[in-house]
Amino acid sequence: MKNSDTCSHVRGESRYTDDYTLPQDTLHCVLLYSPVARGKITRLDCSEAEKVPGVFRILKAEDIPGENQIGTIILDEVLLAEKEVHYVGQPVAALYGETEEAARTALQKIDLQIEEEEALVDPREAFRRGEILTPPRTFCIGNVEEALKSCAYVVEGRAESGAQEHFYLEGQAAVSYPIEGERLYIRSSTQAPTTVQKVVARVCGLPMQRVEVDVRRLGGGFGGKEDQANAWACFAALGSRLTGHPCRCVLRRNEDMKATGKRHPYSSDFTMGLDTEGRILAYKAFFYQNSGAAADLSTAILERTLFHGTASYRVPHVEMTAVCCRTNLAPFTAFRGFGGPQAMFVYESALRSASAKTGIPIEELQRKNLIGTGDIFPYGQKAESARAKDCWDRAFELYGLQKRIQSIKEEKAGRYGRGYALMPVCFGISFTNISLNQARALIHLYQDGSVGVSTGAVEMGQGVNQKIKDIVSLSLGIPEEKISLESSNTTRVANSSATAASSGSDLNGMAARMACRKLTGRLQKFLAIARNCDEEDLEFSGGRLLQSGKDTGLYWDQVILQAYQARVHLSAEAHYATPDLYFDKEKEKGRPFAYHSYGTAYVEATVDRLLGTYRIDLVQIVHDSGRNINPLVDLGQVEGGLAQGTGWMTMEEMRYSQSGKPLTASAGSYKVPDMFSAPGRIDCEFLQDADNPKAVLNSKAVGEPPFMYGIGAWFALQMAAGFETSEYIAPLTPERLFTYIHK
Ligand code: MTE
Ligand code: LUZ
Ligand code: MOS
Repeated sequence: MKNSDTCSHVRGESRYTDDYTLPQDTLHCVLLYSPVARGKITRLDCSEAEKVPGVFRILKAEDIPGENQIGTIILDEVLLAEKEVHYVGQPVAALYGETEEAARTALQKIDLQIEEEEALVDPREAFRRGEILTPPRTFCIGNVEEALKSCAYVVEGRAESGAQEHFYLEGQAAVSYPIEGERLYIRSSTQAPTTVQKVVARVCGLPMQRVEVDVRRLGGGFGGKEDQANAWACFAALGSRLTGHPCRCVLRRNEDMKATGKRHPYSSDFTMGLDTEGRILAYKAFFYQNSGAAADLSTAILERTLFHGTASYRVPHVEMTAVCCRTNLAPFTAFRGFGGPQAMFVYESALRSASAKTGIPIEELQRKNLIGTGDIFPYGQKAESARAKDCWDRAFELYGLQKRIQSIKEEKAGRYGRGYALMPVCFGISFTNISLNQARALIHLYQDGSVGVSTGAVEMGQGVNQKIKDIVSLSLGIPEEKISLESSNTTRVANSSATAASSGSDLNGMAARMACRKLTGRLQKFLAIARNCDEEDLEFSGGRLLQSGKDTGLYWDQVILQAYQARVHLSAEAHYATPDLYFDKEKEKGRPFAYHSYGTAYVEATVDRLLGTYRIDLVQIVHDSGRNINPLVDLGQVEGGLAQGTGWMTMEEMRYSQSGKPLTASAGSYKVPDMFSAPGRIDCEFLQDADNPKAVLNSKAVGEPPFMYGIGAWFALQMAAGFETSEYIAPLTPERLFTYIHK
């Protein structure tokens, strides 16, 4: 039940990428980053730097043996700048030193001159100038213009949400070792070992089979290492490839915050139309995504913004357009929710404007319009066993919300005001890029009965290894002590998808279960012959063999040894691909998700109406995680997601200057949630009797959905502060709240 990783974390025994003793001849890589957001390189002179003792090699774009290209969806991102720079923090040269100190000393001696040009930081301005990555996409259902004409109420407004730093505790890191036969072994802090393998192979000019990537665990990824671990692994790999030495590339916190992408800022316009009873008839939105200087995962993220444009609600007439706008900021990237949270914030904002205009209490408006089974999402998928209302109603009943809401409404605000918000979540599970919805597992039963499990899943604190261990333990009928999860390694499990889209345990867990079935099938067959009985009568439970439900006195270990001696095949590999997914990009319709995860959070807050400071007092959640594989792990995901989402909405503010300089790229200037800002109390119940036949052991993915509960914090604070607006700007920092109050 307990996450076994937790024990090794607490004892300080967990090892991360940079925690291994390095060979003496290891080189240390540091990068020269562009200090300006946009310009032409007029001079890059390394002659003085090369003279620094201990500097081994300095790498420029033209020295790259393969392609100078690290783009994944769109090939638009160079590893090292060639003639131009496009954002502050863009790598311009890589320095390899015998010590990190030597390399850093040399860094100061490089003569880099850039003719600075005007930088773009605002996505709307970028759009006006035609700086877009791909043509805008539009999701449509019904006829929005016609419907708006017939609406009793129409509200319009704007919503903006900011960048968010991942703040994984372990920064970006990679270590590369040259091995015999022009091969590389790379330890990388990546969510996507195969992507690192592919991109390293491309820049090194090697076939993928010569690049082995190994990942034991990450100290957090949160999407920040889905595509953005690639560059640092490339720098380490290139060092090894060109010098024959092991090579380490590990970013400092301030470098990491400056040079790596964050959650995409969005600026959006909305129009919502309702009838006299508060039924939402029409919704129109335009999303300007600030994509940064290169595509990275932006187009996929934009797609998920459209998929979640109507949040947890039913709307018959919809027209939503979204566009990726190219600016001169570090390429923005995946972050828990992947464009979904940005869209949901816009929709919830529109609902607040609608409540103010119609006078219908917000929670009535929300409840009335929640999506139900049989309703159609704007992308054509039908909601099957929708549990939005189940979670909502259960939360009201369980936590006595009607009463709490009533008492807050009756309170008279003095200096302190109180407010509440309900935040329903409906999140589609599956990679929207359908080909990524596949996974493999490789299981070995060793002669002593111990079990080694390899999958493509990457452990990043979310407990996927524990969940897979739980699945294997249940499937083989043996105690979990016998099972160990191996590192994620491209030579054992190839072509893995990133551990992302909350589907790590869905996909890899299912593959592991299928591999277990193969193994138990072979054992049953072997034992049935030996014991002269039916295969179906035999099963393992608690590590003992049962026949027709009765203990045979035989232990798993004994059986495995006998099976080995009888030459039974004790290794199994299995492949799982999520069935029934399709999407037509011409029509923008299909069935992109295997299912949806649901939930409702109730958030209460207190605001000091003089100072603008505040507290989140209470959060009460009912969350649908299907039949939990591991309730403790899932609870950790709900609490962690909530905290991270609340941080995004309230205190984490990434600022940039007009010329594109990040102003808060340090732990001292960027505020992340801590124990003191955490809600005074968090309750969470998992929805009962909520089996999900679409995922392994009737579970549901839980990694990202709870992040969006944090959106409730914005609106609880709005109510507590007592202001109305048609411009919803996040994060709602105390400073911003102060200006809203005293406007
Ligand atoms: N939880 C922890 N502790 N650390 C993380 O890096 N990443 C989140 C979520 N929960 C993350 C986390 C994100 S963005 C995703 S997509 C999922 O975990 C990925 O893991 P899963 O697919 O196994 O749920
Ligand atoms: N990554 C991805 C994701 O490549 N595709 C997705 O649909 C997705 N969704 C959520 C998080 N990461
Ligand atoms: Mo999560 S944003 O899918 O890594």
